[in-house]
Amino acid sequence: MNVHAPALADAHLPDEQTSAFARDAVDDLSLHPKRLSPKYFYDAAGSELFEAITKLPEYYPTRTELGILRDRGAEIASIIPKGAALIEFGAGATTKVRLLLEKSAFAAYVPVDISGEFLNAQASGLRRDFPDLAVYPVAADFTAAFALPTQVVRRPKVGFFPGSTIGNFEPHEASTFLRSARDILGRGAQMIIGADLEKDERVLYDAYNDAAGVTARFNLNVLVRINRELGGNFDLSAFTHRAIYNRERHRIEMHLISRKKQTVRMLGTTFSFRPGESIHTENSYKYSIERFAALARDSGWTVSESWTDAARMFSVHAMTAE
Ligand code: AVI
Repeated sequence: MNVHAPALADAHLPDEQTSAFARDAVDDLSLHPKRLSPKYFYDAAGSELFEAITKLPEYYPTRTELGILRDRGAEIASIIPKGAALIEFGAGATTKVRLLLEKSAFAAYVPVDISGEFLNAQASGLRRDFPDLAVYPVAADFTAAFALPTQVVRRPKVGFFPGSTIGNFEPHEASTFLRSARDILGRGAQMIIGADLEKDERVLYDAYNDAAGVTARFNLNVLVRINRELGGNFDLSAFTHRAIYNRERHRIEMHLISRKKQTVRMLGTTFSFRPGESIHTENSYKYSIERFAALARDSGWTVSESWTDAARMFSVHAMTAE
């Protein structure tokens, strides 16, 4: 998920009215149990760490989804209406969208991301490599309502939400997002969406506890951001990464665990930690094909096709807006 919070101009005098990060961090660390939103992982360093995660031997989702998009490209292309506009919710590396653009007859591509700078870099590369494709970047928070560029309003629309980012939403948030996407794209639109599947718990555990410690650095990066952008004084060596699979709730949970009794100051507020106390930083929900179809149905979409890899590690669904 590329949701980039604005860096505060002055770490010591932040404008709490305008800083969502400051407000969320203070509110969420005041809760019991403490938490921080995963959207704050993704500053420049966090985005680089996530890119590194996608290349780890233990982290199967990215390469497995790419394999499905590659192997099933012709089938996916067969359900795309001619002259359609492809609307991507969140704009990450362009590797996945390029697979769709190479195989299907899209006339236009609309990447939507909160970071305009990131979008423009991505758009110029695609314009160069797909000269017949009209590219209309939209700088917006894709989890909320936004207007499509007028140039694509009359075209058939196909949403694209890869990466299993849907799994980082709570189930009610996932439903809200899918409803909002349906409202934006309109009745009859299609959506291609990736969702990670439930599987052997050891495989899941290893994917979020890699031997090289990259996921641990990614998790701890949110404290690095608080220190730099909000004037916090977290001692990084006093927190440890923990990722566990919660079977009842079908999710990997990431936590930062306090190694000792300690206090941390941020924005004039003191937060106390007990030894072993957690900051819950991320959930990554794992779906079955059936539970994903039910989520889609309850959110105004009908799944028409579901593709998986041979080992049933990951799923890509095509669905239609009702
Ligand atoms: C972005 N998202 C789908 C990743 C996931 O697997 O939930 C984020 C991530 N967290 C730890 N490793 C990767």
